[in-house]
Amino acid sequence: MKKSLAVLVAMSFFAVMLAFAETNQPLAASVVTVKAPAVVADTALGTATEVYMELTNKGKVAHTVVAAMSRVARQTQLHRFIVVGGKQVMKQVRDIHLASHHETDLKSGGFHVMLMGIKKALKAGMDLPVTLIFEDGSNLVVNARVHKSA
Ligand SMILES: [Cu+2]
Repeated sequence: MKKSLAVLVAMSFFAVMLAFAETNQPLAASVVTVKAPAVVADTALGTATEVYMELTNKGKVAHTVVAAMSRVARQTQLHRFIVVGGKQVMKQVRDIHLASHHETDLKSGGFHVMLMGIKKALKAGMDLPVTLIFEDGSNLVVNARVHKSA
């Protein structure tokens, strides 16, 4: 009796471990790292500006940034620069794909997080909190350092 119970417990433990290994990928927020999050305080843009950063997905599967939020802006969107008729324009995108074991740079001329309706005056050296939300619901708060426009 005791022996069979021990076997049952061992078997169910093994089943849980198997299920965990099969379905539980680590959350995106635990495998995506962020370097050099930055905002350019560009007065020409008025109260909107881009946030750039280097995102590295160290996980075994691809992840996706599906949204971004910031309490310092009225609206935060995911954007990409595209060229239309020889001119660079921004377009809102649904998500930003982060391939496995790959660095994806949000940079000038490419993908970026757009802060619109910024509620305070941007000064060099300030840190703006921006939250990245991933496809699995996990999220990452980054502090984007404000730089003077070149
Ligand atoms: Cu933009």
